[in-house]
Amino acid sequence: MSAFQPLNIKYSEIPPQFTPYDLVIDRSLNEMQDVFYDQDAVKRSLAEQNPSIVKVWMAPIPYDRGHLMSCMTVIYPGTIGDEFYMTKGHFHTDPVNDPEYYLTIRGEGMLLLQTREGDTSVSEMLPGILNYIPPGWAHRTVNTGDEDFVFLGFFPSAAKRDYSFIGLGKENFKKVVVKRLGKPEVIDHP
Ligand code: S6P
Ligand code: ZN
Repeated sequence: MSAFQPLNIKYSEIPPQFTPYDLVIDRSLNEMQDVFYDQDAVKRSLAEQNPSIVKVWMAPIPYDRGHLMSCMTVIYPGTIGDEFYMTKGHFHTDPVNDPEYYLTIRGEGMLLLQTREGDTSVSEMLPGILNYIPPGWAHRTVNTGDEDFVFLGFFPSAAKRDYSFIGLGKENFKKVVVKRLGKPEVIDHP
């Protein structure tokens, strides 16, 4: 068996670009309706348009144990009601082997973390800060600024994502980030 060949990835934050990649995930509001707490605001927004919320590029790295994946995420600026645009958020299914790093390269955001036991943590995400997500913590990122929020992620390639706790009537993240008087505020899920 020949060794996997070294590879170099080029990325930029303005405009967000990441090459080479083998997967792009583009999520607009109609695919993420359930993640926002204000369902009336979701309906009002969708009646006007179906905005892009998040785009993710995954590097062409094998999804095998032993490899380290890199990816880039952009969260566009905006709110649904008063809740900032954000990712869905997920656990890595293996509770002990799959940590992740996030490195912000543009904009400003927040990282919501939560364990299966219900412990929560909120961290700032800014250029110059490297956020470590230990195994066992669900992670969601939020764009709290008024420009694109762009960050790189690094995690074991074999990690699988579990989104099953997100959605209407589900457990969800206990904290949400809303815009109050023009500023981000972390509140309990209403
Ligand atoms: C994967 C990593 C990121 C997210 C991306 C979108 O482990 O954490 O690539 O997939 O930021 O987040 P989500 O929760 O909507 O998939
Ligand atoms: Zn992850």
